[in-house]
Amino acid sequence: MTNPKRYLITSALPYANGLKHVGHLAGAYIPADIYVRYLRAQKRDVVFVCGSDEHGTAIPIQATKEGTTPRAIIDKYHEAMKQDFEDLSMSFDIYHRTSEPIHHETAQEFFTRLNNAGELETKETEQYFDEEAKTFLADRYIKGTCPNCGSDRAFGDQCETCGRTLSPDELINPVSTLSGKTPIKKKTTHWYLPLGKHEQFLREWILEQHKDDWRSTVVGQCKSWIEGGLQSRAVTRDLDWGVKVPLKEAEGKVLYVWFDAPIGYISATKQWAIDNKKDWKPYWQDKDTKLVHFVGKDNIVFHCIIFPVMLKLHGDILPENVPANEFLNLEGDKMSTSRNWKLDMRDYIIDFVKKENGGGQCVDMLRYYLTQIAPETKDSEFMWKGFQDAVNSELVSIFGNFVNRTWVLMHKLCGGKVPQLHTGILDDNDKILIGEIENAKTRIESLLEQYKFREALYEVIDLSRKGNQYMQKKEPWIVAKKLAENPEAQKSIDNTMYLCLQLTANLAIFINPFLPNTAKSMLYMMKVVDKLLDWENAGKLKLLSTGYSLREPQLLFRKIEDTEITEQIEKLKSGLKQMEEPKKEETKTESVVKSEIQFDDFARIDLKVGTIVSAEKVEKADKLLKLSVDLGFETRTIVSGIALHFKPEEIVGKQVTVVTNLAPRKMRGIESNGMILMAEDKNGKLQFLKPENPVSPGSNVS
Ligand code: B3M
Ligand code: ZN
Repeated sequence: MTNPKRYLITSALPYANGLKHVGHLAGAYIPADIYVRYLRAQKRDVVFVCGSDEHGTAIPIQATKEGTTPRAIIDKYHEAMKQDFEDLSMSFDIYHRTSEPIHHETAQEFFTRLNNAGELETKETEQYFDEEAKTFLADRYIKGTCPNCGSDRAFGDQCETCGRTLSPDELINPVSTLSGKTPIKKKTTHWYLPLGKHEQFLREWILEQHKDDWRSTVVGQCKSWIEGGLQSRAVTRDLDWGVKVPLKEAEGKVLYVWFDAPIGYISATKQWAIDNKKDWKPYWQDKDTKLVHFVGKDNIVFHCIIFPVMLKLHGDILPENVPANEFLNLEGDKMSTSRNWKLDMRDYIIDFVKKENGGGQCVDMLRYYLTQIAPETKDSEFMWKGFQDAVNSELVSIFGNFVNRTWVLMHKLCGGKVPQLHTGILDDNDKILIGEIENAKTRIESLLEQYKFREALYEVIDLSRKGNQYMQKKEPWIVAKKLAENPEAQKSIDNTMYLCLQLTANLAIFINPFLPNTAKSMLYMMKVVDKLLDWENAGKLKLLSTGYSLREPQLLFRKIEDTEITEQIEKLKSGLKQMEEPKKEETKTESVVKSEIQFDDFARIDLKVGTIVSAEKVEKADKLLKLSVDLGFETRTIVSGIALHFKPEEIVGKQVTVVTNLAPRKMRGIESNGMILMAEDKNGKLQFLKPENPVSPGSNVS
């Protein structure tokens, strides 16, 4: 599509069933944010929508795990994910949620229009039914062996291991995830989207029209889906959690989550339009709108086959591209929430971003590395050592170093002001650098337009590398030593520093879509307003005017220390051990004093008194109790390894001392927020540490 009038950009709506990890971030969020920031710099009309996907069986399953309600789960994780995305500079125009009434109405209208137009079929079929749980088993309620890869982590909608979209009937040896029992078959009626009727359209649209501009991995997956025969897809479920099917004969049924969730992009756009007094329709119905969906590879079929058929039948526009990423692995193994082998966004925010005042540079370090290793065409690896190398040997030593040297030398050799350019004495090195600055824009623009963010970012860093090489060749610090005998030489210094400053200004424009916090820091150093970052300024050589005084240099990035990396790897490994075997009993050796700490280390620990308001055993974990602890300002869920020492009923009402600012961690699928301090007597019996007399919950302990 040449020169669209407007853009509607979406990132996959994450399930509000838990914290999301950096694999999600790399897959569907950072690439979209880069693209949107680039479009905004070009002053395009762009709306960037995302939000929480709050239906589907994943939500009630998590609610059962955490001993709460689906509503409590979506409220908790919607807010948590929204905050995490904000903390990592994701710039959605709206982060909506599919539990909102406007979404239910939009999804129901969508279903009704397709159904009234005769585009859906109803069929009575036999579906798996759990006699003990008294419910039909769809999606995450049923699991078995994957017919495609043999993994036992295959569910009724998708295989967790190979990402293959499945239906319950395809599972080998299916069992209910609710009761663990083998299900029976039972008759039920559902509404189906007959994809087979649209095979010709899909072949022409994907395998002809988009065979060259869509990623080959995406076209490949669509091709095998089409060649495999387009089965009719059920768009309703026998569940009570979700968008009710708007038909009186469909009592007790809801829309299939993958029918309603993509419509969430439309309802989010509607809400955005209401909030901003705009008209949402052109963004979904005007053929001059460019619609792009950013997703992970496990969402390709829903965004390239099922949702486009729905959009076509509903009379809406179709996506112009779906640049899906492959999977990101971690330290040589698949990222896995269930095995606690992951780096949640929240973990990184707490361990890096929050620890630094103005943690923007740490946000950008993660954004940089996740873009540099983005799984754009094949799975890739997040390695902590790789993160350290990317920061230290590229961001610090190339990009940051060039900017810092430019600033230090400009202050030292040109009095802190932008010098004059003496065009009459430009030498070859000057002219080569001028060419590099003028040509970079076309190269970077073309890569961004093809969603090749890794390569585009490489071009930006490489431009700063060329700046370093230019400075090395010109050696203004050497020329400065001869000024006494040759004052004219100042003109050569002026030219060098002038061009380095203009290059720095261009680097701010180019880096801005990728590392927005770094661009902001550079604006501060240049003492200029955001307008400098307009894309139209890229390639220009008069962005900083002669005579203009600039602020003192500030380092854009710090180095990542070895200790930070080893700490993260140990944490990852201990998290895995924690899941595989709860903490081993301490051996009864004499307690030894741990290594010395500073007062500041202790001061970072937040201790409060809490009152246990409920206690229950954790299924299949004989050492763990799940406690609800009243801290005055909130009630926390804390999992504690004390089940062998106390009966749940005997500790309700007791006061305890709680470490309240410990990073949340999952134990047996339950998120534990904090730790209860215990003393162990000589017989190994545990006792609570508590105040002598009762105090109000939330009282500080210091
Ligand atoms: N929530 C699946 C996922 O989180 C689903 C995406 C919906 S996008 C409309 O991968
Ligand atoms: Zn599989």
